[in-house]
Amino acid sequence: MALPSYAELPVVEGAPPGSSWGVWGPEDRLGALNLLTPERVAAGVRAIRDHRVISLNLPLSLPDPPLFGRRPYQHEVTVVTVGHDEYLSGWFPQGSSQWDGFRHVSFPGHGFYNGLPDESHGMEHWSERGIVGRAVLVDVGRWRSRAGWPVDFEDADPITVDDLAQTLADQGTSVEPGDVLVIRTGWTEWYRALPDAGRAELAAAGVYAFKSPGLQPGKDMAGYLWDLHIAAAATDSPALERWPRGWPITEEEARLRFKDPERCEEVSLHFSLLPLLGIPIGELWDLDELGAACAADGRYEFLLSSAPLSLPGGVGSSANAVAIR
Ligand code: UVW
Repeated sequence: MALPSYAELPVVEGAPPGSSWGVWGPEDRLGALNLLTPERVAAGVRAIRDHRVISLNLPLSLPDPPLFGRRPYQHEVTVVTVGHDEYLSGWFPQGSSQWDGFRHVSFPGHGFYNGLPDESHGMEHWSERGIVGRAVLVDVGRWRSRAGWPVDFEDADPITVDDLAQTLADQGTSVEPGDVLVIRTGWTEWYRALPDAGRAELAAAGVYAFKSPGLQPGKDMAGYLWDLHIAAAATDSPALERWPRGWPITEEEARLRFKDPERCEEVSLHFSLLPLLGIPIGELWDLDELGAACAADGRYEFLLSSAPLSLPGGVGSSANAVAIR
């Protein structure tokens, strides 16, 4: 299927500018995941050389304490006749390595992806499909370090379209339509090395004082990602995009900006990717072992396998992702 370019969007009347609504039909709940055809699974399988499986998931307990005002879960192990049972309470499925689903963000004046009611966008639809196909790692963190310009993990350091393009060129990696784009900044490596007090300080910053590097929001980035025709974008940083989104920003400023469609896209990639373009977002993925393996042999493509939770009405999911290379 030939996809429209970003400049050609939208393709149906009444859809918001810069949206892919209608591209995969009026009832579509999968967005760019539609690009994960059997051919893309076969392309992922062809990328496998040594059959090494690498987990892309942080322990569920990291970050500890959780970020953005989320709370730690309680894990109770109970005793039963033959051994143990267990339950989790107070778990935020988006507290650790995760997917943001289409219920996560609505666009002002237009609503959720494809104009569908938000309750029809549960994670069960992604779960039925599974997220499996060829993926490529873009190791911006490693490239910037080598270029003598390391990512600043203590600030909202922007990763630009140019950074992504230069890293891909430096790696000799080409992105194929339907690939999952996996972007490593090095954030999880930096976080692991933080002392408890530093981790507590990050968590205490809440939503508005927290800072981390990530993709530069705006139509340039949204258009670049759409025109690559990726199936999803995932990263090791806490919010995919730099945080705070738009700089500087307070709670009051955020409230005003997020009522204004033009400013929404200017300051937040979440608005461009989830409700408008239907591109799933992965965050807090553990990409350090994968990054080291790719750098060691110069192969940056792999088979990605992720099984989102079949949580009816789920807003997001733990990533449950592995790379096979
Ligand atoms: C933020 O962008 C705050 O993170 P999340 O998408 O997990 O809500």
